[in-house]
Amino acid sequence: MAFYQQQPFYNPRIPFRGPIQGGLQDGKSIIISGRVLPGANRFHVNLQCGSHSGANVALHFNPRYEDTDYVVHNSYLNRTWGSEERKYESPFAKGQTFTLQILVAQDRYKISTNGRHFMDYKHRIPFTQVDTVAVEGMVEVNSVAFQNPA
Ligand code: 9QG
Repeated sequence: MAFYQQQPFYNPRIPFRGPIQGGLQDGKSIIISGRVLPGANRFHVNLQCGSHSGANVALHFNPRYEDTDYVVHNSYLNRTWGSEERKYESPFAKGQTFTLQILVAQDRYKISTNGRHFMDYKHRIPFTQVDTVAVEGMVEVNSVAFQNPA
């Protein structure tokens, strides 16, 4: 299949919201490289359905730095958060660079951090509705890149 390969977004200003050209397909990846700010309390990456405020969010990937560090995964549907899937482990340390890969599979997102599998998140909203990637919070981003199915 001759999918057009979308060029990366480089050094986007945060908060960032950008279109995913052609949307998501099984086998497509979104790869974000960046750095968690030293005093971070949280940041998030959303795969969302539209760029307006109140848009549905198919995947909310949300590292939090509190008494303990953990990552919240959730979806936002009809202006309501669903039930959180938490992992009490921090894949990314404050002040450190990271890579995050979100691979779209038929039934789930496969999330890898710094090249290692971190979490699977089953689809609650069809990935075919996703057209926007958003990044917000205490993070710097070097690039948001796209890898089409082989
Ligand atoms: O707190 O949790 C994820 O389950 C909420 C947060 C919310 C999400 C959500 O307030 O923050 O992380 O849009 C929001 O308000 C996001 C940024 C129960």
